Amino acid sequence: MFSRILIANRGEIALRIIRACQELGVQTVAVYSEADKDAPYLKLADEAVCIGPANCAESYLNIPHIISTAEITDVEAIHPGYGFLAENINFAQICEDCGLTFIGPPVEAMKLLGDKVEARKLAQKTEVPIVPGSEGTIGDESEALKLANKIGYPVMIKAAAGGGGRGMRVAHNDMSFVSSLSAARAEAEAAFGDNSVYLEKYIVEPRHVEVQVMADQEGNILHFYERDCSIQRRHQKMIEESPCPVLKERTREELCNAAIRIIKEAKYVNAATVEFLLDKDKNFYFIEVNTRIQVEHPVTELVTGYDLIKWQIEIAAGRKFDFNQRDIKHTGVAIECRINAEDPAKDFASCPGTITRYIPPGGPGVRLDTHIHQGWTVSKSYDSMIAKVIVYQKSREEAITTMKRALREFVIEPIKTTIPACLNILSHNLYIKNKIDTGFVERNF
Ligand code: MV4
Repeated sequence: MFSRILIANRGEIALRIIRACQELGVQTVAVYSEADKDAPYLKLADEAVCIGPANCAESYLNIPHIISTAEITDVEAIHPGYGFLAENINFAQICEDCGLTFIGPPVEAMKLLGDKVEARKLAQKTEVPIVPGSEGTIGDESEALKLANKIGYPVMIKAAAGGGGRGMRVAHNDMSFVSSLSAARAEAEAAFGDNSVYLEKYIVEPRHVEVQVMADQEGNILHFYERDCSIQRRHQKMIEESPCPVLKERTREELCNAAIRIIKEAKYVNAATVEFLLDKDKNFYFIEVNTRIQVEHPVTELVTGYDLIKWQIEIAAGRKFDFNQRDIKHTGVAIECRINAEDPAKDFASCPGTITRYIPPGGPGVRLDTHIHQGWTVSKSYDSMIAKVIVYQKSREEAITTMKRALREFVIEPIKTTIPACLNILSHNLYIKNKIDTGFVERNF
């Protein structure tokens, strides 16, 4: 095991990683920006080093500052958390070049899966269902038009270098296709420096279901079942749950095994999330792989009983799984609500400011992952997510009841948060009856 690692992140995930390290007996080096200098979790780390001003580009995304901090503090590995540098191939390569273990996948697997067209080919090779679409990236406009007609409208134009909803366009006919194509190309060029795009049939009103996979360095690959993340708004997830409430056991098994086949073919190591769309008829289609630990990992931890962050660190240190797929059971239902400092009345505009009254939820079945407290100032420089409330119960009905109880207990004042929005969703008849899809929030709120 490592004796000391650096955590290249902030907020609740930095604290989550520190907690895992405490239990593993691994020393931690936390890095922070000037805006985060008073964060209490920094005191839980063995060392804390300021890496720059509030601005992300100069601190949490500043590779030279992070690498030199790692050198000075003599760590053996770096955990990137999620966001920031977690999926930055350049950063992972620099870690390797500096003799630091990147707690994540090998650079080659990041490259392969970061290219969404290559990922599609990989899925195809392993007989995992993909959305009908183009073979690879598409050529000129006339070729693209022919292809769009062959696939049949509506079609989706996606950036090869994209993912997570960035650089995507839907077209319903030739006319909108032509304008969407140039817009998508321009957007992809600006965002990723790569204008290649591919086409997929547009799946109408799908559910978003993703499989948690972990692979050790010996090539053992295990899945930890799925999460349903259909409750989202503008590609920002709001509520996630495990298991997916509409999957039959047969489909669940096929889905999870499909995810494992892709991860095996990619020669992947560490934590991965394999994303699928689930259509009205419960057919699933692979869409992409996220090569990081995700925000919503706690729901999987609660239903399976495994600590995924500890295993990320153990895997990176070379430990083999001491259990197998049959040992991994899922019991009960877990639901996570993301609490963002946003004002639903102002189109969810972020709502920074100082918290003067803070009362956290607790009691049976409630887990709270957060770094905030009374007196904490939410900075405008970072993502608006400030807490995650995760509940665990025997049934979905009970989990919803516990979540509503916990959210009503939760006081964060005077800043506006997504707590009321989550409560509205949890009380909605269609949510309760599982009659939702990825368009649910936009249609109903
Ligand atoms: C799609 C789709 C419909 N058809 N692909 C958005 C995020 C990215 N991971 C993939 N996304 C989608 N891809 C086809 N062929 C609909 C979405 C989509 C979506 C997916 C998951 C969660 C929320 C979403 C919201 C809007 C659209």
